[in-house]
Amino acid sequence: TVLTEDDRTGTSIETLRRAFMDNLFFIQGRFPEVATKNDYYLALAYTVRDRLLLRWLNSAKTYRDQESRTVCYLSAEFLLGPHLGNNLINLGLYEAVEEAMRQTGLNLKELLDQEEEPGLGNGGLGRLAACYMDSLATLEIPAIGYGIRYEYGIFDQEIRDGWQVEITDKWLRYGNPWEIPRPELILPVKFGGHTYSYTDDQGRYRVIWEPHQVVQGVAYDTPILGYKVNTANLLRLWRAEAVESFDFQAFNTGDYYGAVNQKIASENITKVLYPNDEQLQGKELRLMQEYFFCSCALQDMIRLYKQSGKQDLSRFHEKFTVQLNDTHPAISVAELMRLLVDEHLMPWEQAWDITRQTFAYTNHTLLPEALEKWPLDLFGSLLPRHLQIIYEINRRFLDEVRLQYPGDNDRLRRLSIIDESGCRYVRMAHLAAVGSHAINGVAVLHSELLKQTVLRDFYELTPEKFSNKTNGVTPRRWMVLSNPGLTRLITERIGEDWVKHLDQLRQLEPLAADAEFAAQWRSVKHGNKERLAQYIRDRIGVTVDPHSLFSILVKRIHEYKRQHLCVLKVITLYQMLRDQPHLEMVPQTFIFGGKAAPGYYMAKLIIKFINSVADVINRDPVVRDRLRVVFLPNYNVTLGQRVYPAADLSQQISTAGYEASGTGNMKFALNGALTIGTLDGANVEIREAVGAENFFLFGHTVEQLQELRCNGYRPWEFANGHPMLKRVLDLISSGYFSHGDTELFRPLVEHLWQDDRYCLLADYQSYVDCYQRVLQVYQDQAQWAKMSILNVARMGKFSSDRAIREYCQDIWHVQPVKIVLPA
Ligand code: DL6
Repeated sequence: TVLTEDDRTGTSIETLRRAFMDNLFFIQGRFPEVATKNDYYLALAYTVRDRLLLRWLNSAKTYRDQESRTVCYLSAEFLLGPHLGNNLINLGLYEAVEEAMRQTGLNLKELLDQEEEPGLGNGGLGRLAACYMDSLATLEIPAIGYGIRYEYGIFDQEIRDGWQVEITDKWLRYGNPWEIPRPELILPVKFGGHTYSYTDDQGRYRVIWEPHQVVQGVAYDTPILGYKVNTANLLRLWRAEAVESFDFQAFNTGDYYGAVNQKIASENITKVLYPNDEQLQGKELRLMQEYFFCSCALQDMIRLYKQSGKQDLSRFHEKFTVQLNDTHPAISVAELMRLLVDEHLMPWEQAWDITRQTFAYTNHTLLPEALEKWPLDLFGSLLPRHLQIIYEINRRFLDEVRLQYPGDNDRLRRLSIIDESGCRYVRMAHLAAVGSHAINGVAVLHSELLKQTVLRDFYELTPEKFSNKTNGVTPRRWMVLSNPGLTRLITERIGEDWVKHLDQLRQLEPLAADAEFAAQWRSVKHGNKERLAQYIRDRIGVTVDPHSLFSILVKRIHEYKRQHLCVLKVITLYQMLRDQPHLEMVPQTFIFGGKAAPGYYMAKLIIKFINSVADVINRDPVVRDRLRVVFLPNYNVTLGQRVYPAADLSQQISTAGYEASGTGNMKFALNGALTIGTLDGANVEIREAVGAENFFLFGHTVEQLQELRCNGYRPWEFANGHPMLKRVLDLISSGYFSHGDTELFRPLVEHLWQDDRYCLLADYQSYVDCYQRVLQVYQDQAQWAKMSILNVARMGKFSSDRAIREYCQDIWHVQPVKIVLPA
């Protein structure tokens, strides 16, 4: 008998082709002669989505039937990247679909390029959430990601005259085939107004919150499939809209515009992602966003809990464990208390017990300007009931502290959730720390610094809550999808298990000495570099030589990440070539990319600086074939997928103590780039893993910087002490890179001379020296390839699967659940 495959679930090439044509016809309403590329992309996306839904519905049903303990990952950002390619990889259908498209006369790569990436995040923190969702599903852990469905994600960056220009990201313009709207799953969220209290007829003290405004959250669901498993978890994002009945009152009194304005105000809550990654803006709308999605998420969890027939919420923390991705969702602590105490009439002590057992908190930054705090007035006017709850949490908490440290008023002041040192604020990190049973940093160094600085008093109070969970990245998107050449080469030699068990890359170690393998390795890298060179030519019209050393620095633009230190180095090389036009030097291409927060003046000036230097250098015939500088506009996940596989050298040059972890550093090394870096964030652990001899280390350590500062850091002494550095700074000041304008880069240079908060000048010499070593090694291509292979072979630790396993074991105490598809 010939089995006919179901068109919605079958996976043979023939069935995929038929399903695709069917979708083009019946969903897109198109026949091939008139179909656009986007029609084809959508038809394919729906074909793939059907296969996802099969797994997703079975996962949901299994979790429900088995009442599975579930991880809820609360994050204001999920920086997913395009879905189609990743889903094909995880379904194991990439080749089959490629062939089905070929038979239809289409090119899969071109269709993949059609997808607008959902840019619902700024950078590291949002991308980490996406990697963790991938790993949770791959490890078959029941999980829900809760976040915000921003109508406009992170802005698109254009470069005009060297400056960043922000363009709204209309990612939903052509529809989003990956989400399923749930117009019936709506939850009310209150804002403003006042509270009153009374004693009910059973003698219970009760508080009622009369809001000024109610909006409703509508759920949008996206399945997140694991790699070659049947598990598909749920990413549930919330969109705000006006409650239906809302405009009636205003409408009846004839205030039509008032009513419409209220509607617009409600919908504004999820309109746009705040584009700051490490700077708090303190805007009311941002607090509304945070509360909005947390309230929706917690109400939804309670709804799911009750679906199993249980009415009493006393075991809520056994059903759900909730991870707070930084403090953006920290208001959840007060919201769960409110839901349990006010709405479900639970005694305070019991509610507090459940709350603390439910939450765990991850810190992602030590930068003071990024630590969230909200002025009490603003907070109280938006969330009056939550402010009362926070006062009560704080009162009880400080009572406990008093018992442990009698008379230590300084400590009480430092620990308090309310900052009373000047204007009064709610400190969100303190709320998260008090309301969680576990607190972690994202790299060993960062977790240590966390205990010594920002959360020191909390560590002294409850050391048992603290642990480290070094970040990781998913090898599915960051190798299999983005670097098929290297994936194939590795798999040919060691089989395919490494994709799920990244430690197995260690089997590559002996091959580092194998000349034939090394030649293949280099050829894969070269192919990747050729493709990036082609992209650069197409995108910005600059020709770069794929034989040159590709030295890449892509990440958000921030002074602590020190993109401008790299530019100082580039200018140093330029000077050397100008001084000695016949100097033999390894040809080098410096590639930069990254967005600046629109209100961050210095970061925007750094972008202009990079472009201005690039302009001069790329036009100078003296250096032309030896030095090139490129700024790639609109760095995002899609572009990252092109860039990481093509890098020879990964620049991880932040000031020691400032980069919490970094994850780009992991993506580069996993793709065979060598790292030049400081002892910061996860660089420390990468260096440990790959071996000090396979890592280019430079710069002051955290302790050395501390000492430098203690003794009074005088950057001008470094500048005056190094003739080349001084020449470089003077050249910039002279207007050489700004058409003679001596004012343009003055803020940048003056800041370095006088203050240099991030110690660029202190690290300059060490960076330049280290770079010389890089160039020396690069001249020995066999040696470079060997180091590259060893780097990859030893990157096993940096899989997000390892990180998620650690969270599961140490914090979440949750077990995998196998999903079996019906026969
Ligand atoms: O943990 C993910 C990522 C780290 O790798 C980066 O080092 C860190 O800078 C980043 N932090 C943020 C800060 N946002 N807030 N708050 O994005 O987190």
